[in-house]
Amino acid sequence: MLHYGIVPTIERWELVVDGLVQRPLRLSWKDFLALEQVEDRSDFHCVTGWSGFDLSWRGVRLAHLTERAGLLPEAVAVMCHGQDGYETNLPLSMALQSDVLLVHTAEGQPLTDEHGGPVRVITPRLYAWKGAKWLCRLELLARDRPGFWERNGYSNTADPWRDDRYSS
Ligand SMILES: Nc1nc2c(c(=O)[nH]1)N[C@H]1C(S)=C(S)[C@@H](COP(=O)(O)O)O[C@H]1N2
Ligand SMILES: [Mo]
Repeated sequence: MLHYGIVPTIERWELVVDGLVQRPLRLSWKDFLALEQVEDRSDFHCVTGWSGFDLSWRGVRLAHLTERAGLLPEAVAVMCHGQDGYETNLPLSMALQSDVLLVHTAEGQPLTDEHGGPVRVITPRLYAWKGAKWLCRLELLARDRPGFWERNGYSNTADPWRDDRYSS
């Protein structure tokens, strides 16, 4: 686990979807909960070796948001921004998988502040640093750009099944 800075509140929560989209979105908490909600069970992998297996999640597919915003053909990656200034990048080939969710509920409980509430991203096929906590912005990019850990020695692809932790 790693994070710093202040933990945001639901009252001030807002999600922006911008960059290479046809219709930039700015969603309130109410708007977000009015979107199609999905439930999923998936694993959670930490780079330090810890893995939480088979957690139940509830939230919105990242792909659902990019559909609503309308991807421009030039978009190839998405930068996920946390309110603490954290950022982590995902190529669209990963980001648009149906198990990549913006979750607000884990194991039937609202996501705790510590774990990124009100809303974080989960990327079950990748290490947990690819899942931005306190999500506030999805920025669609024309070129993949490294996020915080990707600039600081972690691998850009982050596949736990290949033990792909560090950039070479
Ligand atoms: N906004 C934000 N998201 C973040 C981080 C962070 O520092 N800030 N740390 C990442 C890292 S390195 C990990 S391992 C996971 C930890 O998630 P957890 O605190 O729920 O275990 O969150 C990721 N998402
Ligand atoms: Mo981490």
